[in-house]
This record gives sequence, structure tokens and C-alpha cells, in this order.
Amino acid sequence: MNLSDLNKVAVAMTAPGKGILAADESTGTIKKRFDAIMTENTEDNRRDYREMMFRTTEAMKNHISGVILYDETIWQKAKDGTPLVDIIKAAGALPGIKVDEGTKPLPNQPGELITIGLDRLADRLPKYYDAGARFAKWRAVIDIGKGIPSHNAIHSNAHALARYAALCQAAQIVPIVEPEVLMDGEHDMAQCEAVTTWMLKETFQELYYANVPLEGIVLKPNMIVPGKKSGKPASVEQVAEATVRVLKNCVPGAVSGIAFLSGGQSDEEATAHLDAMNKIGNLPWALTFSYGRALQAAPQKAWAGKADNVAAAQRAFMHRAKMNSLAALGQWKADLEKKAA
Ligand code: 5MM
Repeated sequence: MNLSDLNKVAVAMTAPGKGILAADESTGTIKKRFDAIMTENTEDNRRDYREMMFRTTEAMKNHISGVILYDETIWQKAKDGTPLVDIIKAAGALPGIKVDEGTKPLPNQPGELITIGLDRLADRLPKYYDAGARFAKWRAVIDIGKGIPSHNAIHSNAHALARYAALCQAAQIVPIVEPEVLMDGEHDMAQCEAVTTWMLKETFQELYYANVPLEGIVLKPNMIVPGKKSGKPASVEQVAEATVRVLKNCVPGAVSGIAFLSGGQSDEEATAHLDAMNKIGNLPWALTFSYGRALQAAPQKAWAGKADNVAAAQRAFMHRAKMNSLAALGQWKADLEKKAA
């Protein structure tokens, strides 16, 4: 492992004013997104949709540091035969790859999941590196509910994240470590804070046991928000303060950068929360975005599966990328949203 080169990639992924486009929806997840815009989930439609974003040159060049791809996409070619990976690279962004193979029920733990995909990972990583991937992603999913999460779910998922991270670094690929505490459910903000703290502490302990140098990873955490069904909304400032508090308590300063998931927040909420955290400032890590839904909901709606709508969809993608880029600098203002509408 060349740690200095890994660190350069991790720093580039969280460069000032830039963030990551999470376009790694598995075929089942993208189907749900396409169903919502009444678009058939075909290989060509998936390619056309993603090509539309990757060819939004100004957004990719100025606001996007890297793109997380699904296995199908990393091998896919654009309509004119150019590999999609080459389009991403030409825009100055880094290609990345989701390497987990989804989740399975965790044995003896009703309602809890374990992320799978470690078995052949050491063989798969060099192929992704050769295809252009310079970073990878593995997502652990922790649900809050009656009697859960269990220690077993927290520990098993943290252990898998650490094993994945060590394998990636050995293959000269920067691991995005994503321990996601879901915002579905009735729990309040204090429960989200307690469980996220537990999961992050366990994850960094396991990364330490696995000898993973933190200068060569990017952390992708959830923000501290109340459960969607809690009925207790939180202000932007409350979310920002709680999230920064948890990160300060759990994340060593050696970590190269932090890129949040959006987790089902509205587009504007995800932007406002990131901006408020960066306005607090004086933190040891760069704080940016690695959004899936909060970057793509607007362009998906504008595109609606129609070639005639590509320009409108690109404008929508450009707008969200720019807003989140400003938020990553702590320079976003709510009235910028209205101006673009
Ligand atoms: C883009 O969605 C990713 C893949 O999801 P599936 O494996 O379920 O198909 C997902 O891992 C995503 O990268 C993160 O959760 C962040 O996305 P959001 O939408 O929460 O910002």
C-alpha cells in the first residue's frame, strides 16, 4: 500500500467546494426511482440517465470530485461508444465503485441486516482498479427500533467495514466507509445521536484492529436527525450542532475527509444541514456531500425518461451540484434556491 497516494485521492475526493455523486443504485433501487418517473428499468435507460449526468460538464468539473458507480455502469459505454468511466475522467472527476453486494438478514437478530460481499473482494478489487476506480464504497445499514440495534449488528457490520477497508487499501483503492444509521422510524434525535455514536466508535475501533490508516479513508456518515415518523422536527441548527458534536466525539482528526449521505432528507434540507455545519467551522476534517437522492431527485423528475428533457435534467443536476458545493464551503443561502427556480 502506498499511503501517500491513497491520501492524495482521499483529499481530492473531499477537495474544497467539491463532493461525490452517489450514482451506485443497484438494479432494484434504480427501478424504484424509475418507477416514480414512469420509466422502464432497461440497461439502455440506466445508461442514458447516468450519461446525462456525467456529461453535465460544468457540474462535473466544478462541483463533483468523484462518482460512485454500480458494477454494471463501470463497464458500460455511452451511446457514442465512449466508456462512461472516460467521460467521468475527462471531466476531471474520479471514478469509484460500490463493492458491497447488498444486505442479508443477520442470523439470530430479527429485523437486523449484515452487509455482504467480502468473500471474493480481494479478487474483484484489482479488476476495478484496472477499469479506473480509485475509490470504493461499502454501506452498512443500522436500523433503530424496538430492542434494536443489537451489539451483534453494530459489531458485525463495523467488523465487515474494517475488513473491506483493509482490502481496498491493499489494492490501492480508497475505501469510503459508510456506516448508515437509518432515519426511518419513530426514534427521536437523541436516539439517533446515541446509536450513531455507538456505531462510529465501534467502526473506528475495528478500523484500528484491522490496521487501517485513517489518512487513506473517507467517512460517509448519516447526519443526526429525528426519525421520519418521530413527529418531532428539528431545526437546521439543531441538526448541525448535534452532528458536529457526534463527529468530534467519534472521528479522529487523521481521517482525510467526511462526505455525508442524504438518507432521505429533502434536497434543500440536505444542503442546508451541510452548509450549517460548515458555517460552524474550525473542524479537523473537510465536510462535504456524497449524496444519492439529494443530488438526483430533481434531475430524475426533469428527465422523466425522455431524450427531449436531457437539457432540463442537466440544468436541474447542475443546480443541486452547485448548491451543495456552496454548502460544502459554508456559503449557501436559501434565496439562491428560489433564484434558480
Ligand atoms: C445511491 O444509492 C446507493 C445504493 O443503494 P442500494 O445499494 O440500496 O441500491 C446508496 O448506498 C447511497 O450511496 C447512500 O445511501 C447515499 O445515498 P443517499 O440517497 O442516502 O444520499
